[in-house]
Amino acid sequence: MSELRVSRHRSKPPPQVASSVRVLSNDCLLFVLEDFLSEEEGDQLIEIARPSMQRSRVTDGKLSEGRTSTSTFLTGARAHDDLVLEIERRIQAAIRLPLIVERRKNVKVMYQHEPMQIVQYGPTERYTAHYDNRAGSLKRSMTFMCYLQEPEEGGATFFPKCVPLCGCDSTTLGIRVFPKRGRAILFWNVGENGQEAMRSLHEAQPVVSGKKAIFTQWLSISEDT
Ligand SMILES: O=C(O)CCC(=O)C(=O)O
Repeated sequence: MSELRVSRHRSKPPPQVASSVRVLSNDCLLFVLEDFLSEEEGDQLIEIARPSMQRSRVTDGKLSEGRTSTSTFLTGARAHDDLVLEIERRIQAAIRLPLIVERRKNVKVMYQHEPMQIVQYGPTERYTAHYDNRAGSLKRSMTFMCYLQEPEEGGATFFPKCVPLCGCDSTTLGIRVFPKRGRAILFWNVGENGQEAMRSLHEAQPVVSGKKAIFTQWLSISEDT
C-alpha cells in the first residue's frame, strides 16, 4: 500500500486563517490548513483544558481499549473564553473558504452544536480506526481538528480508505497526516446523500515518544436538498 505522507514542510504566504490550504483527497473531502493556530494559542488551550482532563470515552460514552487518550470538552465558562470564541470564529471563516465550499455546494448552514474537545496522548496512546458520525443522535457532519502539540515520534492521523489527490495511481489508498503544531485538518463524515462517508474512516496512530495534543470541533450541516 502506498500513502500520501503530509510532512512537516510548509508552503505559501499567510492569508487570514492559515498560511496555506490544500485538498489532500477529493473523495474523502480532506483538507489541510497550515498555521491555523499559533504555538502560544495551542499552549493556552491545553492550560484551559488541564483541570478537567480525564480518560477519553468513545462515542457511546464507554471506556475502550481502542481509545486510550485523555480529553475534556470545554463546557460552561470555558466555552465563552475569549480564545475559544476567537478560534471558533476562525473555524467558521476557514470552512467558508472558496476551496472548501466549492466542493460541497448544496450546504446551506453549518453550525456547531458541541463544545470544543481537547485531547492529549502520551506514549502508546491512540484511537483505533473509527467514524466520527456515529455518536448516538449526534450529527457530526464535518470534523475540524488542529494539532496543539506534536510528539517526537508517532501519533499521525491515518485515513486508510482515502485516495490521495497526487496524480498517482488512483488505486493507491491511505493518507497519513503528521502532527505539527498549528496544523489543522478538516474532513466530511457524511456524503452528498447524507449517508456515512465510508472513506472518512480514520485513526490516531499510537504516540511512540513525546506528547500529542489536539482540539476537535464537530460541525453539523443543513443541506439545500
Ligand atoms: O488524534 C487524532 O489524530 C484523531 C482523533 C480522532 O479521530 C477523534 O478524536 O475522533
